[in-house]
Amino acid sequence: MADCIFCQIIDGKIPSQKVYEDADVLAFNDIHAQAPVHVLVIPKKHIASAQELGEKDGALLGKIFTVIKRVAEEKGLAEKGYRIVNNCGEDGGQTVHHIHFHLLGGRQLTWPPG
Ligand code: D5M
Repeated sequence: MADCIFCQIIDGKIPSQKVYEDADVLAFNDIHAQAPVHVLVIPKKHIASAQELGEKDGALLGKIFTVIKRVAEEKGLAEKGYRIVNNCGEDGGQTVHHIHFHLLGGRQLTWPPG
């Protein structure tokens, strides 16, 4: 999608600090980090939100979560833990309408979120 900033990051039109990339999935540092580690993991296929997911996306979601685990291990988060966040829609606080999973860690995270 031409007007999607994450599609533009995938296409290299907007710079990013990539931490992982394969044919289907990209992971890069969040520009507004909320924790010592704050990585966004996204599918290269444009899916607007979790609300758009279907059974056909099961394998892709499996890949995404495998990448999250891999990045968490590479960033040294596996032992103490981390949080995976997906904001969906307006009330969920989603601001970029290309599905993404926040991987947050490196400090004690609080609950509930705001
Ligand atoms: O999260 C959207 C997230 O996307 C938010 O944490 C900032 C991040 N963001 C926005 N633009 C960029 C670029 N250009 N690089 C890296 N990170 C970016 P949401 O769940 O939609 O609120």
